[in-house]
Amino acid sequence: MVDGNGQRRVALITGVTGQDGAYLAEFLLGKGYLVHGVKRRSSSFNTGRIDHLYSDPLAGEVPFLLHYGDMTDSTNLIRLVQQIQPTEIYNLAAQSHVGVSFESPEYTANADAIGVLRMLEAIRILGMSDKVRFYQASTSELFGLAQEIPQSETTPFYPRSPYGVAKLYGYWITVNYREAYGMFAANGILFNHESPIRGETFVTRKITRAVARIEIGLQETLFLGNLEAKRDWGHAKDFVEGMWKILQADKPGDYVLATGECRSVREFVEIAFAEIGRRIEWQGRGIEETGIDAKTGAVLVRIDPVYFRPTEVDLLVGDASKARAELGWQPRTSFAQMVKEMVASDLKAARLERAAHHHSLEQHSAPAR
Ligand code: NDP
Ligand code: GDR
Repeated sequence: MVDGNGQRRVALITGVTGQDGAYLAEFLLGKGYLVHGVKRRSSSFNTGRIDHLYSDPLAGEVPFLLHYGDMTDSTNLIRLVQQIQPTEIYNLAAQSHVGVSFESPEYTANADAIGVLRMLEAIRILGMSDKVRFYQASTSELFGLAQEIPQSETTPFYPRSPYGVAKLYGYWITVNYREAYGMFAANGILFNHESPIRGETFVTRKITRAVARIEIGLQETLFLGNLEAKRDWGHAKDFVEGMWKILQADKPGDYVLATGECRSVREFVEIAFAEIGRRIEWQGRGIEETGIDAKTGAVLVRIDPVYFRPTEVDLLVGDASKARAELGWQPRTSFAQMVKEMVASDLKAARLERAAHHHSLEQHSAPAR
């Protein structure tokens, strides 16, 4: 894809190894962008979500390139922006787990708050303020203890976790650089979005993975925290298209992306188990509550207090009218379709895991020759 001056569009994505980074890279490659992604050094492979996007450099042009980097290292970010000369930057990198942010609050602030500043400063220091469009991955967690239902761009913020507070800084520093330096800097305030490649410790994926593993006989019980929390869950694939649309607008702005529907964790559990034909009956109260298989009486769900958060966000449901009116964005995937897709994908993975397990047992029990 080329811009108005016939220049090829070049995107830089931080957090490219995460759920959204992977879908966004695929989406932008499909639009003809040259895509550069930032990955962290890790002691084990961390590119599983994007390996399929990689093409052989020997076969010709390479539209997708990876670079090592970290949001806590400004020298690295300045060098990358200078080298790559992106026309669009999507800042998706973050310690994105709300529960973990209570355990690692300082690191979360460093990566999720100051990291945004580092990237904006890299753009400014390099004199690229009028050459690059910047997208910040803001979140419905900014609304936290929600002051209105549903939440829109005008709802006051009240974050409820070190993650939410760090993202609040990221939101406002993006607005400030837009106003102070005339940058095309925009926030997407995205409500929860999920997929088969959602991180395994977020509640939706944790549930669909457990449903599949229980069905295949690899696990007996799913341990969860607060079943009453309500979220507006959409599909990540639809939401990355919204990120792109936010950067194609005539003017930079801040946009809520959401489905407008909301369900509790308890409902998600019931709907996901229904995919494998199991009906849950709830028994007991509070941390003694269990989810029982209506047919067999097996305990499928138990509460584990370790998953409760010191301060919880009870109810999030978004109003994306502004994005619909100004960007023509709306989600395509229904909630039911998304759950179905996630359970089906996790069933496939669980079957492979069982087959690999049987294979290794056979190897071990084979008589020595
Ligand atoms: P993931 O947790 O799946 O991905 C986060 C990405 O950031 C990974 O690539 C991770 O690398 C990388 N990362 C983490 N810390 C650093 C760091 N210090 N330096 C460089 N990279 C780092 O998140 P999602 O894809 O779900 O979310 C993308 C962004 O959108 C995040 O900023 C998140 O906070 C935000 N968001 C997400 C929503 C959702 O529902 N998914 C909703 C609203 C906002 P590695 O793979 O090595 O861990
Ligand atoms: P969230 O997502 O905090 O909304 O942040 P998560 O899936 O972690 O939690 C959703 C709700 O489920 C409750 N819950 C549990 N959560 C987890 N992770 N594990 C459990 O066992 C469990 N049991 C109950 C939680 O308490 C919570 O109320 C996600 C992230 O992607 C953020 O980066 C993003 O900004 C927001 O969505 C929008």
